[in-house]
Amino acid sequence: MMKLVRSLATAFVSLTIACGVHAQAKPQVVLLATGGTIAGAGATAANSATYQAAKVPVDKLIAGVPELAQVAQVRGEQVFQIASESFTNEHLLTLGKRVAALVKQPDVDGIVITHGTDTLEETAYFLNLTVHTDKPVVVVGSMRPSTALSADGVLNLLNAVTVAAARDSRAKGVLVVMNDEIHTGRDVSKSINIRTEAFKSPWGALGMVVEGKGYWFRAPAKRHTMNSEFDIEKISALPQVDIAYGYGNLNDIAYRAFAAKGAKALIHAGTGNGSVAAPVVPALRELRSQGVQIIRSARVVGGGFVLRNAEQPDDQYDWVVAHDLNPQKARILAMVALAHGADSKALQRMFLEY
Ligand code: DAS
Repeated sequence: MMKLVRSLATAFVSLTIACGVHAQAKPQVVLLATGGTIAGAGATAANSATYQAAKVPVDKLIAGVPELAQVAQVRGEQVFQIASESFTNEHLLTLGKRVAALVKQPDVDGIVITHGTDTLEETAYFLNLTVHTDKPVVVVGSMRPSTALSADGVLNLLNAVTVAAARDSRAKGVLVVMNDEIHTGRDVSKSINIRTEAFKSPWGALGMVVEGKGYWFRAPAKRHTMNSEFDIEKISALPQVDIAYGYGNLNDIAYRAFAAKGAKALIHAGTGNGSVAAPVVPALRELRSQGVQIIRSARVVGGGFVLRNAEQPDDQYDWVVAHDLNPQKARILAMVALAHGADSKALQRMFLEY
């Protein structure tokens, strides 16, 4: 009898230790919910593109994927509940400061941010530039609402938590996980407006997530997070930076109007290699002389870059080229750089380094 009691006690202790160790071994991931389609709801399962974004609260997002519990201990915070096209600079700062505070906590191993897909790439790049951490920060969205047939959000969320919980995701900068792929927040952009494979990086994804495991094939080449000179905790406000599109028959109305309303930099989304139509050059030179930074990006995106002094004499005009950054990414870097007091020379260095 005593022998049986002893063996039961031994079994109980080892089970407790195993559970204890197993429970302790689970990484702790904080899910910051901001809204978007991943929290969207449509009228019927057939509505994959017609629905209301930002409806499902964070606790329901977590409850909707019970498999998360096998990957990490996940706790949620509802930071916002909005469609991401409505993000403001204040939303970026609030979210960034919350991430910066959480990654300092020893009981946080990784962060997942659920986000609308429309400006997800901007938020991801902003955090990549300004949050000093080597813990994984993963931004995720979905192209279909949770109520739709073949909804993509649940697997995207599981994959995002998997990446955020994995040690080999550390020190890779802010990541975007969508459609089984892992992208750097710097390069990725929403390139298709209604397909699940919407997110593309011109220089390729960093890796993939397949059946609960991340597979890495390359690492980011540009400065980010721990190696960034920018710090979210030193930014109290972001300056106004606007984007004007280049096209045939172009005039300077938009550029002058943005500057008149306080823009501190203008991103020119130029044709070709950031070309500037002749009728617009005098206005941009005049605005530069008034202190507005002029940054040449291109409406042609994906796999190339705007070359300094090629289409325009940037040295002579004291203009900046956005290198390979598309206009919306260029705006994010310009805002962060100006918030840190960058002049045109520093701006050009930053556009080559980040
Ligand atoms: N309106 C889109 C947004 O919130 C919905 C989405 O695709 O997430 O970004």
